[in-house]
Amino acid sequence: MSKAARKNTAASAPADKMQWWTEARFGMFIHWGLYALAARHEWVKQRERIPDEVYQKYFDHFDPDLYDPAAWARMAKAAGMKYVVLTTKHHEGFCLWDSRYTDYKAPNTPCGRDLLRPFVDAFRAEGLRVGFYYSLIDWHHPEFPVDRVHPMWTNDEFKRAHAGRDVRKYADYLYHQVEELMTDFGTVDVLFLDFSYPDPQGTGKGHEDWRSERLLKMIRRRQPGIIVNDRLDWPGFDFVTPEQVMVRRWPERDGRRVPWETCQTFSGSWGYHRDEATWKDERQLLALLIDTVGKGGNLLLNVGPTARGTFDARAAARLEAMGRWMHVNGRSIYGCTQPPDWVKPPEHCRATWNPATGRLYLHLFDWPLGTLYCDGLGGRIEYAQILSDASEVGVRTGPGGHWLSREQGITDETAILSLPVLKPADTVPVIEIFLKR
Ligand code: JFZ
Repeated sequence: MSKAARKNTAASAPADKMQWWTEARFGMFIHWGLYALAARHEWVKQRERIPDEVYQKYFDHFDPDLYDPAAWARMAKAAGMKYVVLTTKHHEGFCLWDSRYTDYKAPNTPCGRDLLRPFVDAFRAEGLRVGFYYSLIDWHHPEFPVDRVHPMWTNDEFKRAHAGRDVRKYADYLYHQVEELMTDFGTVDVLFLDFSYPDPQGTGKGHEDWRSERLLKMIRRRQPGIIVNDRLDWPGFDFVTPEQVMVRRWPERDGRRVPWETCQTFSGSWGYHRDEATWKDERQLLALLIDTVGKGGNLLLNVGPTARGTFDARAAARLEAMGRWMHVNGRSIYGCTQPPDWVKPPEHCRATWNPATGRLYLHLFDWPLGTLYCDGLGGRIEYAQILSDASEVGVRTGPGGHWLSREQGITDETAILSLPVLKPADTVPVIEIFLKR
């Protein structure tokens, strides 16, 4: 993260603009482009140093005949996701929409059509908010100066032949393309620009290259309500984006908690990867979601559709599983955030809290035998139930008469919940606690 970005005061964004996003908590990322044909990571062109002439075969064969964005939107909604962010252009430079500023776009492939408008319409029709990812990096554009993230970075001959590239011309291209995206598709709820890597050696790129200030002004003028991420190397963003990590605590800038969203993959690739096997299981994915919300953040979970235009079975199965859980337990996610500090979640528990309803949610990653001791909650509980079936959970407070209690650290601050021996069927059971007001 650059200096300019670190100085940001994301907290100054108008609260009402962020409200839908903060309540949503769970969104779908979609990485889709020509790399789906290679099916071995969206950085394949750079990783394998593939020249344009060779990469062209993916453009010539891009024909997603099964593309059905309405089906994607239904799957996202069924999973419990409230918004979507699609790669309109990734680093490879290929555009899913019918841009006036390039021929390197879906309508000119065997696909023969704009893919973005039907996407926007389909997700809106399902009631989801729509966001665009746009890559600042471009491995296809003839004026993008060859730097250390470029596929031809190690090719001296190529670098000599292309030494005259002018980043100002590229900045104009990117400005016009983003302007198109901000103008031609109605309301755009989120913009995810990716990414900056300024460095003093001059082998990186940052706000001076992108002309970030000018770009951001235009974005806000065209889309006053839009929520923009923090990868422009420039202040004035709305949320920060810790990627592929589970944060230890709510991220801060200048000592203040800021809106944050972590983007994560199901497996070890963003683009469709046929042979990659490190797929997270349902429980890990739920832990990621619950942990994120319990620290005040959003989860943007990625699907990399195939080149036929489908979600593969591994992604579909995980979305379904999360949807089953969300259907009954979504109340512990939507509108929830980090609980007040006096809540000390018991062992193997993660807590979320809904400040509007005053309800606390304990997610039990290990089902204890009969009793759950909750320090900090003694005398504060009005009522408790298992969320998935609304069955009452008995609550007592304090040490009572038992001779072991004092020795076991049970005090008046301790609430004692009586749980059934049998673990509920949910992958991660949730106790819903109505706190006294
Ligand atoms: C990027 C892309 O390169 C990647 O292909 C994918 O699109 C992902 C969502 O974003 O990679 C990044 C960008 C920024 C950081 C890490 C990976 N970062 O700031 O740590």
